[in-house]
Amino acid sequence: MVTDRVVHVLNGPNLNLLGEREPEVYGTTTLADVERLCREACDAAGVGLEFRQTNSEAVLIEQIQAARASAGIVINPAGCSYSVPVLDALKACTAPIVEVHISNIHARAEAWRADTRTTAAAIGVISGFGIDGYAMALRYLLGGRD
Ligand code: CA2
Repeated sequence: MVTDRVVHVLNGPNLNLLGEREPEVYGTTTLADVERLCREACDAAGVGLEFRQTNSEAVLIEQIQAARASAGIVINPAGCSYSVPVLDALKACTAPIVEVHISNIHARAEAWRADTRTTAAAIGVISGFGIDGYAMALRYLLGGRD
């Protein structure tokens, strides 16, 4: 597909383990399933997709910088949700940002999970809808909302 519009879907630390542990919290689908649903949404909209996962905060910051002027960023920062450098990288973006969490971070036993720093750079946050949250975020970004 030849397109000048590209959306970046970025996934932070440990999300490569999706489907392998804690299925009661994160479900049984894998990150490959997430990529498939994102690709379907982007293909249908005629928009390119860069889908990434990293276990490194530094690499996540580089991926955010590479995406900064793109058509949109969907990010599940995972454990980097509490990182000032990741927040600063997101604030330097002109691309619209939607943050996604698979679990409902406001209903988790660990209250600190709701205290995400990165959400301050996002238009909005989708939390608790499992991997459907990624499709919801892309629907917003691809939907020609203006
Ligand atoms: O609910 C989410 O998507 C989270 O961003 C997931 C993060 C957690 O630190 C956030 O508070 C909420 C953890 C990602 C770890 O991913 C795993 C996936 C499967 C099994 C174990 C870890």
